[in-house]
Amino acid sequence: EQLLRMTDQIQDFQELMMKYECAMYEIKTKLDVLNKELSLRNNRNPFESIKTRIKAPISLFEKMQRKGIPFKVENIKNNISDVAGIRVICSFIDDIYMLADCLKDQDDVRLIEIKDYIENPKPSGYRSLHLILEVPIFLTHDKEFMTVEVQFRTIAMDFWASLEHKMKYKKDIQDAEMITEDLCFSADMINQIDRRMQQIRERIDSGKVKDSLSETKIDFS
Ligand code: 0O2
Repeated sequence: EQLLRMTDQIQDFQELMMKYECAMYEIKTKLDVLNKELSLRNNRNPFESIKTRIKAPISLFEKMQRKGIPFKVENIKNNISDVAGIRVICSFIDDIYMLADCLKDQDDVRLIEIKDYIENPKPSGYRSLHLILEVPIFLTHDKEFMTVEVQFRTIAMDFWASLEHKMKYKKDIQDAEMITEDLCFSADMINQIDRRMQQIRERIDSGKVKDSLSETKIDFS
């Protein structure tokens, strides 16, 4: 009987993960569509890359343990918002907000929460914009809303987060305190550079407008 119960639990878990995967690909498709449309219109990609992942069972287990929630299939949906995760890496900060606005305003998307760690970075220096969304998936007999977490960050923020993530999961680091301080300082510098790069792009873009105006003049003269 215990074996039967376990088999049922495994099947329920697999079914839940399948639903998260479907929702994740729905949101990814939406982002791919926006990327295609905007890159055709503006001649540049609003994002550089996109990564998807379903949280590994062991990470899920650890996160639930950290939160003091018993690891049961029925507890996952109500307590964990990042089982399905999408990471969107942009060149510029304004593209992050533009994409996030376009996505959250779509008819079939429900916005659950925005965590703006760009405006309000974490004490570690972590910056990203997180959207917790719900999207419906259509199965043979059901329609079910599933949660997906989308993390938007710049290339530089991603570079920082990967290094900091490594440090977080590595035990017995010498100078850990100094490294943490250094990371925090670097996060601020990255933020300044991100903003500077955007200003430069804006100056280049406004130059482009002038150029195309003068070209138009020549065409009509
Ligand atoms: P992993 O291994 O990347 O998946 P909540 O999800 O709201 O119940 P949580 O987890 O505190 O609570 O939410 P939060 O702070 O929005 O963080 C969710 C995810 O953002 C994390 O997932 C990380 O991916 C990333 N993140 C948040 N803070 C930091 C940070 O200081 N440094 C780095 N490198 N990443 C961060 P996980 O599950 O913690 O980890």
